[in-house]
Amino acid sequence: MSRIHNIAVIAGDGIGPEVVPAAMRCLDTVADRHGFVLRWTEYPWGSAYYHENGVMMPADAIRTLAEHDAIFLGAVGDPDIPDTVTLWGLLIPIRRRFNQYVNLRPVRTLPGVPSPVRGAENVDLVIVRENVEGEYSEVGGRLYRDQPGEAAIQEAIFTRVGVTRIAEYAAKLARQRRKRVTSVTKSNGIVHTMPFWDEVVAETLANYPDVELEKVLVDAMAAKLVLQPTAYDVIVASNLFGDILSDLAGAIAGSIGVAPSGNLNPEREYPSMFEPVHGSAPDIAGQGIANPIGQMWAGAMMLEHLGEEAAAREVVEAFEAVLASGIRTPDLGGTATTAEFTEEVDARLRA
Ligand code: GGG
Repeated sequence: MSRIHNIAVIAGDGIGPEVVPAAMRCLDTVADRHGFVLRWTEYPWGSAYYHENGVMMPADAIRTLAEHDAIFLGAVGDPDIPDTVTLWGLLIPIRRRFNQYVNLRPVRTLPGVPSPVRGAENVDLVIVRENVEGEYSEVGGRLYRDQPGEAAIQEAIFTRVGVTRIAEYAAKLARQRRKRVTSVTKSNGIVHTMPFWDEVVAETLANYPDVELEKVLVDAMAAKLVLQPTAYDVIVASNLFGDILSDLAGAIAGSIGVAPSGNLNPEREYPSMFEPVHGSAPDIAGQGIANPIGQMWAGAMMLEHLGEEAAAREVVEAFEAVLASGIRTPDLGGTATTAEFTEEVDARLRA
């Protein structure tokens, strides 16, 4: 009897429907070889659904997704819909309702993918982004609309539980790596939430005396990441800082098109969600040239989460081997289409 993993698929918008099937094909191949089945159920949610129904996903979407072992997401974002609607109508509710409080974003130099930054040849770091609170909050409002005194207020929310558990996750991860956590802060300028973040992170890391903790201001961190990206191991950051730094780190490693992410509910009470870091890229959507690596790598993270570690490793090794052979999509300076690159990865997995 094969092991069966029930996966909800939301290809979403833009290049999502191009890279998601590419990754699914390779994941099915590896599943077959390893004697398990990925039972995909596709949900047509996202911006097209919004244009028809006025919502990004139906009212019972969370209940529907809860019946799966994991969620495989492509991209959300549409030039004709405000980004607040696409994010708060789909991505953020899923992260929150399933308590996916860790957004794990590995960044690593891949074979044959040159960094645009000199000296950044062997980047290997992980960004642990707090994923359900912080600066991404609905608390606030707009005042005195269309009047000269118009104003906007946006509150950030940091809880002791929230900061402790993300710091703990980072410390445990660092123990499996180079035992170093860099905590990103802005406690010189942001006088309530960030000193609280620093305090709780330091208290939590005190329980991990074998893990070195350093604290870096986010502005300095941006510069240090560009100048010396190989110096970092595990970076723990708030929702906003983690989001920004992971795009930067992905670009330093060669292309944001290769960066994966896992929205994890570590306690496994709810399904976790796996997606590339990149968005819907409407500028290249429909051209068949999107880089499927971010989606494939996110798929490998999903397999690892499902306990299929050997299969996960094979997926990563396969796209690394294809890159090493010189085949690349245009974002990496190559000429391969999404389909051609996928064909090569799939052939390696079958060999
Ligand atoms: N791959 C998912 C996606 O489309 N992300 C776009 C985005 O804007 N994400 C913001 C976030 O991760 O908070």
